[in-house]
Amino acid sequence: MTGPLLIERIEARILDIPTIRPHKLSFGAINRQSPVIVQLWLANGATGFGEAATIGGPSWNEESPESIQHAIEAYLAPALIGQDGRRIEAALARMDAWCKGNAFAKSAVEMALIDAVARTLGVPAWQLLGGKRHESLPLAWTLASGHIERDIEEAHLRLEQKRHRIFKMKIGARRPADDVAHVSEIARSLQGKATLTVDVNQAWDGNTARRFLPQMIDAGVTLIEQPVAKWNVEALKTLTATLGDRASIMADEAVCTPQDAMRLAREQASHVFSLKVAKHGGLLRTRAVAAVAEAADIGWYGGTMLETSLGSAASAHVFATLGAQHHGCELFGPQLLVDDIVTERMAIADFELQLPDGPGFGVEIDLAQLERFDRRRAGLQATHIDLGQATAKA
Ligand code: MUC
Ligand code: MG
Repeated sequence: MTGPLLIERIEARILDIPTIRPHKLSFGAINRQSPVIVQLWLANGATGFGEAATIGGPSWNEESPESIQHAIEAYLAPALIGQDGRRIEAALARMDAWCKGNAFAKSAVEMALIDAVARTLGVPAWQLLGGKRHESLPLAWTLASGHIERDIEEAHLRLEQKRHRIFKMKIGARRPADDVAHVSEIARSLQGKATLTVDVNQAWDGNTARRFLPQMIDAGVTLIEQPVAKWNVEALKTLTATLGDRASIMADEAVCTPQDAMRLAREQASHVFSLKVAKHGGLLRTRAVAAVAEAADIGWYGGTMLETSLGSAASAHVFATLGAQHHGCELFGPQLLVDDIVTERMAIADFELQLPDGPGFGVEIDLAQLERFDRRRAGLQATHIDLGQATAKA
């Protein structure tokens, strides 16, 4: 075993990477992703990389690329410089003491630290996270072009390529009856060939959800993600109790901290948790939320914030360590981006993401690509969500 692995330097930069097509969610559309990439150096010369991606600036939740970069540079890096990098939980506690909240920012720093320590030890990150239980996971794709023909074409192509047979549809921007028609048409076209999920991203109130979700289920949907606002645990609970024999209710925005997880478990308010490294505040805390799920007989789903291959590989390492009660994963972020920041992406075979090995997260960063997409170089402004579709509904 090595002696102390002192943390010497931490830097954060914002990248701007266009998406291959507009990605439309209930609260608006995005045309680019702006991940924050962290590089952390240990005094032994080892370096690690971490990532935190938001969707549409601060429109998915409170954090934005700019706030993440600021929290890291002003507070989280100074809290950790000179500390022993082997003491990862202690590093998390120091970050908590210096800075409340800011889970996305903390997750990117913890990710870079785990990568650097794993590389120093010459082991895959999953080995530091409890050990690997899965070699691969079923991989979902999100149909969110906003156009029915394009969605259907995308789905059939991905089925043919044996990449995806779980499709998640983003709904909640149109009128609910139009969403039912949209989902039904896609479901008819994919009947018997795929599993269907809808993600409402908090757009509906309880009454709308109670009225329209049974119609989605009749159309063939079997997993329903965050249909109501994250505070609306009461409605989530009713949906879980009443729709549970026909489809599963999945919490996303509602489950960030282990305390959120405990509350949803106690209230029996969901069948599945969507796990995301960023919203939980890191890889170790993703395991803490997963532990609550397992203890409460709640399934897990490997969620994404549409990260590059760096954040996706880090997520894959922690998902590889979790239990058997899973509903697959959606680490398809790299495929939604026009380009990537690693030399080689994770493989997809027979509809499953092949979970990577090490050292670290098992992906190598292409430094030239970091330079190419660096916001300072391109002079781009903050990403604003396109509200076109969302306001049309109002
Ligand atoms: C979310 O809320 O799940 C994940 C996939 C996708 O298309 O959007 C994200 C965010
Ligand atoms: Mg979601």
